[in-house]
Amino acid sequence: MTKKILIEGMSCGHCTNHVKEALAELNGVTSVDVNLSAKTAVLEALANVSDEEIKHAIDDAGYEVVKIEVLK
Ligand SMILES: [Cu+2]
Repeated sequence: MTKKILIEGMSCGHCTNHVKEALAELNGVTSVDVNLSAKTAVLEALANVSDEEIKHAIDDAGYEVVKIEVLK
């Protein structure tokens, strides 16, 4: 499963690391790629990670999910 997440609130490399760590902790996640200028994170996981889990993790890290798109 691959999901692309549009995130509001990231302003530097510290923020992208913070988001990356928060998403990497979710169950089954195998890779997370965060792009600061595009304001996106691409998350790959073995099993489905729900949109709610993703929103919760990013919310807890202090950022805001604008949109979640399923890539495959
Ligand atoms: Cu920052």
